Amino acid sequence: MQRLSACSLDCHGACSLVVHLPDEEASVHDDPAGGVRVSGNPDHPFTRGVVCVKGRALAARRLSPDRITTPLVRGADGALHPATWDEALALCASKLDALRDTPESILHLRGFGYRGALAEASNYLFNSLGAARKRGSLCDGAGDAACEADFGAPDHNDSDDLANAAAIVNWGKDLARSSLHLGLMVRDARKRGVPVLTISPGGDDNDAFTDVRIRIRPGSDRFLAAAAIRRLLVDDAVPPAISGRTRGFGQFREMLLATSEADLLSACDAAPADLDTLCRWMRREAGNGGPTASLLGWGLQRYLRGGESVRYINALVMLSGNMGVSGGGAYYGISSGRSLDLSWSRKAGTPARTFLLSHMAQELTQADPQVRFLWVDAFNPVNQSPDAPALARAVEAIDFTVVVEAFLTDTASRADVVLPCALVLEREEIFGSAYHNYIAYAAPACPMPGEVRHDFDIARGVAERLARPIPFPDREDVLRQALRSPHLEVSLEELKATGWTKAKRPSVAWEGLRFAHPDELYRLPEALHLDGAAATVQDGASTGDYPLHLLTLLAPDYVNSQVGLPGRQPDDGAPITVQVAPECHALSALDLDRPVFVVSPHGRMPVQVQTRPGIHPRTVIMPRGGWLAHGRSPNAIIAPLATDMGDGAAYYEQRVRLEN
Ligand SMILES: Nc1nc2c(c(=O)[nH]1)N[C@H]1C(S)=C(S)[C@@H](COP(=O)(O)OP(=O)(O)OC[C@H]3O[C@@H](n4cnc5c(=O)[nH]c(N)nc54)[C@H](O)[C@@H]3O)O[C@H]1N2
Ligand SMILES: Nc1nc2c(c(=O)[nH]1)N[C@H]1C(S)=C(S)[C@@H](COP(=O)(O)OP(=O)(O)OC[C@H]3O[C@@H](n4cnc5c(=O)[nH]c(N)nc54)[C@H](O)[C@@H]3O)O[C@H]1N2
Ligand code: SF4
Ligand SMILES: [Mo]
Repeated sequence: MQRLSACSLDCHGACSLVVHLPDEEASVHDDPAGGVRVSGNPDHPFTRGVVCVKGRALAARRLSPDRITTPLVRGADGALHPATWDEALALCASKLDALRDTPESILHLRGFGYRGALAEASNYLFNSLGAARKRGSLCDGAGDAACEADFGAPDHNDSDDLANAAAIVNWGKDLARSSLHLGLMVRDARKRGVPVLTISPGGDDNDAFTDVRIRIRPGSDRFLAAAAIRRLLVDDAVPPAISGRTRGFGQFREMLLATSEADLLSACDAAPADLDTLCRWMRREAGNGGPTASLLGWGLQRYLRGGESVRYINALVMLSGNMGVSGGGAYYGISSGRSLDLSWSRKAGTPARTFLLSHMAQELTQADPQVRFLWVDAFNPVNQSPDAPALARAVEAIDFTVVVEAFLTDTASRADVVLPCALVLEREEIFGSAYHNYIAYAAPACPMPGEVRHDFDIARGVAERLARPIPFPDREDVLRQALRSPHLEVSLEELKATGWTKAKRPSVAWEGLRFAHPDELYRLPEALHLDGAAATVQDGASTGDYPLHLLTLLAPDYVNSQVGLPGRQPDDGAPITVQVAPECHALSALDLDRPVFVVSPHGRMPVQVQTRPGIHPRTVIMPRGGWLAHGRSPNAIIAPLATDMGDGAAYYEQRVRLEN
């Protein structure tokens, strides 16, 4: 038997899945996936039947022996013990009752471990209570804010329109690891002769999707983009039809002409020939006069000036005539919920106060009044936030912490109550993608193991046990309401039958160069900051002591801290492997036969060092996702630094050194 479902992991694929169920459960006892197989839905236009290793592993992952299948409550002995749902939910409700009049002492932290219409249930519960919530983003905040500043709202051309590009510039999107299906589109484009230029500090797996590469210094994209814009200005190549659609063009022009090309190029470690290449791509020479599409990865905005980098790339796309046209555009991202009506949770109430995500440990320690109750769901902040050890201590210091989880993560292991949630393939949901306009329906194809419950029912279970219960809407109504969006024309029944639908959105964003600002004009950046290229100081230590950028790139078989292949998370104490360029000067002072450490002002981690050509010499590449409990989370040595815009986390700004 087959059922249609969808993958709601934190990945913009949002793949439609075909779940192949075994005919007889009894015959598949020895199979770690219980006889269930997952494949891609060939009818889905974006994912085209292709599903990644993590998607294929979903069936086995849900049956992992590490899965939490009953509520856990911390006992007087300090350990977590199995409890009944009644006990666990009543305990949570009584703690909330005691704080009902001081909602500022209740903090709700929700991540993107899973998203969708029903996933809003915990937001609904805690908004109804007026509790405190998070501010900013660990993910895409700086770039989002940059797009909002430039366009008035984030948007990009439809994913299908990429097929009309005559040339492509990829600013650091990892097409092999993070963006499988986008990678397939780029591969097809190359087969048709569309040339692809990749710009990054290296260490990614983009070689198979690249014709020409520019290797730049980490965090310096804005200088390369500015240099390309400067050439357009020097050549008077921005027609009034474009400059007239921007605000502040004259001032912007003056500012850039006052810089020197040589300074800009040295700030990003690019050669004049690299700039020639980028100009060829953006001025439509590489694509024989056809438009150039620009892909913006999210890695390039995980820096102190990450927002500014996105703004300069957008400005280059705009001023070179590639904005608002089919085959062109700047693809950064969209809100995954924008074509659904998810307002039921937001309308429930406003938060008493907010806590900055990138600085959560400090925010919790300094909070006045203190946080007395913390609820975390679909989130592993103790692992994924900067300065993870400090956050671990701050969480431990809170009177009462509840974590809704499927595994005993670095966060869940510090909870007073762990509530076991259903996972992908087990729970019903409707959700969108942060890249394409398809909406997915995930059917509950497999039974929930043990006493596991849907997140929606968990939040409702607490709400109805409060002394003053909070009424919950019906599940079905929430799903139907989600589809009552001006961008959708589909009934719940139709969506269930097909597994996906496409939201109605213009194929070209910003057609006619009319933007979402009230005056419909584009906004050019007001400044170009040279700091960040020069030495900066962190924790009183100069970058001379810590000369290398630590780039914590994602791993193909993990989604963030979630292990794709069950059992692959090594906890044998073996050091994590990092990569540096063969010409990295730190190598000369290292004895690779002795233990090597990556050292930041925040701590040190044992590592194994590998060399890999093509990486910027001032860079160490470390995979992210390892667990603190196994000594493998890079966030143990990463400082909390906020990006210039959007309250993002500047993980890649972290400087380190290598030593024995
Ligand atoms: N397999 C897998 N897929 C995932 C995830 C996962 O954990 N595993 N996570 C998902 C999530 S939450 C996200 S946010 C996305 C992120 O996916 P991506 O947008 O690909 O972003 P990152 O992995 O953060 O960034 C890595 C890329 O940025 C490049 N880069 C780093 N610094 C710079 C720079 O200064 N300039 C330029 N031009 N490039 C730079 C690196 O070379 C690398 O190619 O992936 C999603 N998909
Ligand atoms: N060093 C470093 N750290 C980073 C980054 C970086 O570039 N460098 N990038 C950051 C990025 S892009 C992101 S998006 C964040 C991600 O940070 P998180 O949102 O914390 O990501 P995950 O590690 O995937 O944690 C999600 C958790 O949700 C759980 N989960 C899965 N399904 C469900 C469900 O249905 N219900 C519930 N309740 N839980 C579920 C999973 O088991 C998992 O533990 O991390 C950031 N951390
Ligand atoms: S993690 Fe894999 S299966 Fe899931 S949405 Fe992303 S590409 Fe698709
Ligand atoms: Mo992310």
